[in-house]
Amino acid sequence: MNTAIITGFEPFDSDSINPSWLAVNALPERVGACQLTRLLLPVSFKNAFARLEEAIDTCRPDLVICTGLAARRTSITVERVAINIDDARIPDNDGFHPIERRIDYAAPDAYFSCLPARAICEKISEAGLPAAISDSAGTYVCNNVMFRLLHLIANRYPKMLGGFIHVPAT
Ligand code: PCA
Repeated sequence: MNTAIITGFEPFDSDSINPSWLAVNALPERVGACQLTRLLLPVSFKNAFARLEEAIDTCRPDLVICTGLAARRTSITVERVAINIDDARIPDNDGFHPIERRIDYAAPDAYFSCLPARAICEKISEAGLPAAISDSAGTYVCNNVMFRLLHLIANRYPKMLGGFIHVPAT
């Protein structure tokens, strides 16, 4: 049996819902031979990845897929790269507002996703939904979580697969 953690985010900005969590929360506990753990993350530079790392250390999953809202996009976008920078347009839900801050001085400038982005897009398109590869996960909390996830995989869990998918507004 494979195990996966799939995450969505709480609402942020002036929204009262976040479709990433609505989608993740609607998933069953098992998909084929894969046992899913669904996890809600806070829109917090300080706490979102900490929450995810705790769950990874407990569950030791084979796969981690994080999802978040990209309200201005019209497709489901599979992120190909995460960059080592926090540069927030608006404060996070803790009121923290980093401007051009490196996430981790000891880490590389960027990481490529270890998910097969093109194959995932093809499957989503086959299911009749618009999908595309994205080459920017932004510079807000989603990019931060993706970057730190990929850094964790590179350093501590080399066999684990992980990446990020943005969903459009409902
Ligand atoms: N989207 C934001 C953070 C939480 C979310 O759902 C982002 O794209 O960074």
